[in-house]
Amino acid sequence: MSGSEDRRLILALDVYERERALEIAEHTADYLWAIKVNWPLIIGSGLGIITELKQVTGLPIIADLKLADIPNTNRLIASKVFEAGADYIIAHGFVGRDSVGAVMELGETIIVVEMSHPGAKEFIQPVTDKLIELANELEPFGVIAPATRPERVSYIRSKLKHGIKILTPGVGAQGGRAGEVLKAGADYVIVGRSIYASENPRESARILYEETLGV
Ligand code: NUP
Repeated sequence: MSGSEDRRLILALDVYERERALEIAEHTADYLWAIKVNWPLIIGSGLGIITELKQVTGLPIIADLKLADIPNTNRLIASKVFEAGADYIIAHGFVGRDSVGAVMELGETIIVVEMSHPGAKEFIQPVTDKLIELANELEPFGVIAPATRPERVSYIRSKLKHGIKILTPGVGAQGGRAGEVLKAGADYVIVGRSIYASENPRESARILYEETLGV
């Protein structure tokens, strides 16, 4: 097993229950670069789960809030979430540079430039180029791009400034494949159901981790 800096797998921990979340996190941590928490877990267990997951695993925590509000509200939300121990917050870019900037002033930010579900083709994909321009201008830690469309990840990689990471949800349950999207230029794969809803989350994480090696 490599050091955590070589790992490229992010667990999307979309369960409600605190105990289940902590158990899955502990069992899979060896194979992860980071843990991503989203609204289901925050609603089910409270914001303190971020602090606890960090303490238990020692891994970076990504808060996938997809913030999409006016700058003041983004700031009010982000400051509490960073305070709880989140290392990164995911924000939508389509609300404008002032809204994203309000989050970036407080901590490391990841901007959505294209989503992984079919509906992303309706409104988000048509503005992906502009969202890439926004990312190139603001230079966040990273961007979200779809593992379900590796060709789009290649495209986004070709337009994105060197150094900005590409994080790709959509592996497994949504049909994307880890090896393929990493070859297309992703830095990290984000996997939820294929790990947390499997019979043996540790083994599922191990298999995915192996798939990310040597790509
Ligand atoms: O475009 C996106 N697609 C996506 O699935 C942006 C996201 N943040 N996500 C999130 O990644 C989604 O909300 C979930 O938390 C995770 C994917 O989970 P799964 O499909 O692997 O279960």
